[in-house]
Amino acid sequence: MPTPERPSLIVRQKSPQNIEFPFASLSDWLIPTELFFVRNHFASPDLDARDWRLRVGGAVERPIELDLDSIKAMRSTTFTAVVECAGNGRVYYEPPKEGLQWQNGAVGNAPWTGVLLREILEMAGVKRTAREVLLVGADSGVVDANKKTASPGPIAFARSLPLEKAMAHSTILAYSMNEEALTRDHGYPLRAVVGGWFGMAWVKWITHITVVEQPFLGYWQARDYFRWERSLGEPRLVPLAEMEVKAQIARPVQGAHLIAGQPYRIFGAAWSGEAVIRQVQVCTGDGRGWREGRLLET
Ligand SMILES: Nc1nc2c(c(=O)[nH]1)N[C@H]1C(S)=C(S)[C@@H](COP(=O)(O)O)O[C@H]1N2
Ligand SMILES: [Mo]
Repeated sequence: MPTPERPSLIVRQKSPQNIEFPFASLSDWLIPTELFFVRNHFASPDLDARDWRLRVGGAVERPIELDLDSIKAMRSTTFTAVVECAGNGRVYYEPPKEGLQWQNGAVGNAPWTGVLLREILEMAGVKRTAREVLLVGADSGVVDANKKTASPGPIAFARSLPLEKAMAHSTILAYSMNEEALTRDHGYPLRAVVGGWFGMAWVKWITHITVVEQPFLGYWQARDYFRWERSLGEPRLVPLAEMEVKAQIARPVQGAHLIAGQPYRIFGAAWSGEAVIRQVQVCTGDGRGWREGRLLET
């Protein structure tokens, strides 16, 4: 038997580095860190845990400052969660859409370990007037310099979570991924893991947490990663949140030739936002019509 080729990452952009998992090589439900996609809006900051601090302020009773050791000394929580970039699959749009032309590998699944964001917020004491929790990363830069949507000079990567999601058991500040220390590309020393939500909420390299009393309308909330929703007749801007239900076929790849009459095992993955996937159905076609089949989960 020929030895299977070692899958290699697909570089979508060199600087800042954006790399895609080769989805056709999917072989397990967990993705090893070396193959995990990386989505960066700016260069990844090279942080040193010795002088890194997490500062929690805003609408809290007691602003706090924590170092990595004291966060690691807190009660830890581990769970496995899928992170999918909201731009995953963008290359398939017709007509084409502006942005990184991801195929279907801007998604990954891994076990994450950290502390509940809730416990950190409770240490600081969230005021009753609080509405959202803003997470700010250490990376920054100028966005879309020549466009009408340009950022007002350099900005950090910052996203807010509604208080309810910030307090949920599916939201942690993680220092470990795949049972190893978080790597620089994935947010060392501390990143948000927001189970069920698209990747833009999973702020990496967190340095500041600010509890806010008004909805935050920053760049990554209102100029990117939003959709229009019509309510009360008028379209209004809604920041992206939960992932959509999705199933992707890894093999056969698009355009592959299969031998008629020979069984073929279709391989792929499915995930969703806040709910569980129970069953995946595939339809097969022979050019004349579609046949429905049922795929059992393994
Ligand atoms: N600080 C910071 N956090 C960030 C980003 C970023 O550019 N800067 N990108 C976000 C986006 S859009 C995604 S999809 C995920 C990707 O996480 P990963 O690079 O660990 O796969 O990180 C999110 N967190
Ligand atoms: Mo993303």
